[in-house]
Amino acid sequence: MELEADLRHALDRHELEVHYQPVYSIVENRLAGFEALLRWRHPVRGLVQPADFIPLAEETGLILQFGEWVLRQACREAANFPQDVKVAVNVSAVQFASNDLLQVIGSALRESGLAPRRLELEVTESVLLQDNDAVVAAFDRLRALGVGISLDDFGTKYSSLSYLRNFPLDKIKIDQSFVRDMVTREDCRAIVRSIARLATSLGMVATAEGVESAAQLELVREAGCAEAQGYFWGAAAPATALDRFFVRQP
Ligand code: G
Ligand code: G
Ligand code: MN
Ligand code: NA
Repeated sequence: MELEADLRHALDRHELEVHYQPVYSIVENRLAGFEALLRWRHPVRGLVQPADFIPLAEETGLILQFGEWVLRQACREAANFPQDVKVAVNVSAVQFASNDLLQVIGSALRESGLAPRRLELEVTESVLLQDNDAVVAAFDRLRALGVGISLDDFGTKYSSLSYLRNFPLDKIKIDQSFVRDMVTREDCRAIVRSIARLATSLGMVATAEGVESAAQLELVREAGCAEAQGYFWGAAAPATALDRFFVRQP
């Protein structure tokens, strides 16, 4: 397939980019960090979104090289952010299943000089569906370094509560599909409130995704989310275009 052939050359042709979406503490009203989101600048197709190439990268195994590159790039760029600003990197199940993820993270941190407590990893439940003991051991070692672990897209798919019992997690990210309809639907408000309360009682942070309006911000704050991200503050942008987030308060 043509797309696959192109994807194989994306790294050596320097077509991959990391964009950063701001994440705010809505308790302290300040920038908390950025989520690193991979983009593919295809010479003909233009900027390709992750939904259109990450699945293919996972099937072909290319995600191992891409994921390593994203980790190194995000740590390197985040080392230039202000000291209290974190970076969250999405890590796929394929990467967790590989043997050298911990070494890759260790060397990305060392090379960049980024403090481990400024790095967070976002995992989806597909990571948690793998060999339990190995994943718990990897999470434990990462958390011992100070690296945070977030559970992404919570509330979609199976979202078993046993994940919250069995895995050491720092943060739950509430899927944007719930946040989107909070203004009009009491059931979505109740779901977000319940997930936020659950997270908080387990000592985890609840982050609301997809906040686009002041009304939604007010509702996720009322619901008990400590952090939020979304177009209300901004879409993901290259590291060179983030200055406005460092000076402006929400
Ligand atoms: O930026 P966008 O909202 O289109 O990203 C969609 C999804 O793609 C993210 O929520 C995330 O799950 C996935 N994604 C983005 N960047 C990366 C990456 O570097 N690695 C992995 N594994 N997934 C990513
Ligand atoms: O899979 P993950 O949740 O990490 O990626 C988030 C996706 O949602 C990205 O593709 C990003 O571009 C998109 N996104 C981020 N903020 C908003 C928002 O406020 N509204 C909508 N509709 N999409 C958003
Ligand atoms: Mn994510
Ligand atoms: Na998500």
